[in-house]
Amino acid sequence: DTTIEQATAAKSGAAATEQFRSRRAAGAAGSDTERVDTLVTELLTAAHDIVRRHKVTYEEYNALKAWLIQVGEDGEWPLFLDVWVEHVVEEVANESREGSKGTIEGPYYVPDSPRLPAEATLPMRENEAGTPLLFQGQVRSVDGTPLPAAKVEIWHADDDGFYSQFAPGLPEWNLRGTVVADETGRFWIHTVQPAPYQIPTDGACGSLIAAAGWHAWRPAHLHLKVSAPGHQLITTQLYFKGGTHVENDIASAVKPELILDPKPTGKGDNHEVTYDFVLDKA
Ligand code: MBD
Ligand code: FE
Repeated sequence: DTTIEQATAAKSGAAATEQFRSRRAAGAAGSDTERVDTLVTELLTAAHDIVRRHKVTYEEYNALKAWLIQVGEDGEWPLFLDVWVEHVVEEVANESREGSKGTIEGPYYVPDSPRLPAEATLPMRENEAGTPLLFQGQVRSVDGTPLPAAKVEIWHADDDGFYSQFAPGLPEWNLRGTVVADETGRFWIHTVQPAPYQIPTDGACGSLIAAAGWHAWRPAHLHLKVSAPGHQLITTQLYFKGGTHVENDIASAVKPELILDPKPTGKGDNHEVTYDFVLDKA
């Protein structure tokens, strides 16, 4: 007698909200009155302009109010913001980087994943579904120097599009790890290719997507945080050439430099791909 717990928007939302709260350094922003005044006034002015330009009705205003309340109840503020706003914050934050491209972090990062050696298999279930993938590469500085013992944190969805710790029934660290590169900055990560990710359709973000006639999909992706002493950490994602929704990511987080093209190794269904990371100096 087995009860399979279903993934729901409210459960993954609650987990993402809790993860965000537990990691956020309190009071970092919000103490500069002038800055808050400028930003919030401009945001409200933009909203007022939209109301006037489109003659927004009370019915629409109340639908917005109800929806905003629901986003909070579903714990979907991290999801909403990371899908529709974070890409511009990332663009601004990293505009002067010379090394590898970054992109958004999204709502499903968990720090302190299991530490693994330079060649490692990510924690996964026996017979984890999906095309086996060897993801290998080297971490270097912008001047070309290899970065020994660089840290490659990786996390990604499984072959059903689910993230451990945000969907029920998965081992705690499934498809998450912190790989420590060798003395030449090289790493070899054995994993499986993730599936495209569908934003939960049963929560507030799902209702917005349905109401606006959008699709709910992100292309399959690997999430990474790569770091080394004396260098800036990069948060990025890598996608798969020709994959569904690479051209129309709901989160607008795909960049041409971030697309992998894994090749068959000739051994069964195994694929492999090489991607090097270049870190800016701190
Ligand atoms: C994801 O997996 C993700 O990476 C982002 C940015 C938003 C929602 C789900
Ligand atoms: Fe993701």
